[in-house]
Amino acid sequence: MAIRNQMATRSLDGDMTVDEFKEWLRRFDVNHDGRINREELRCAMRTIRTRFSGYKSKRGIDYADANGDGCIDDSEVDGLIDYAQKSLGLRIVAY
Ligand SMILES: [Ca+2]
Ligand SMILES: [Ca+2]
Repeated sequence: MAIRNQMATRSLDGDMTVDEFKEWLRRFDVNHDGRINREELRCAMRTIRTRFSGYKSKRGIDYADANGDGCIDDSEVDGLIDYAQKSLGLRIVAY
């Protein structure tokens, strides 16, 4: 059987829900300010074996950071989800 090997998402099997994604992301909020900064996002990406995690975390912040403070807060997570699906190959479902 030809099953495509999803290398980018190996440690996160199957689909994630939006809530699961948020919960997962929250684990990397090491300074507990409720927001994800570039360095925290980079750590998160490394756990899913994202290549070029430094570059991609910068891109992710740029993409999702609507108010330009350099961090992703709760209201901006949707943008990051969008980015994760487009650029990281994650599959995140609405519920
Ligand atoms: Ca933080
Ligand atoms: Ca922000």
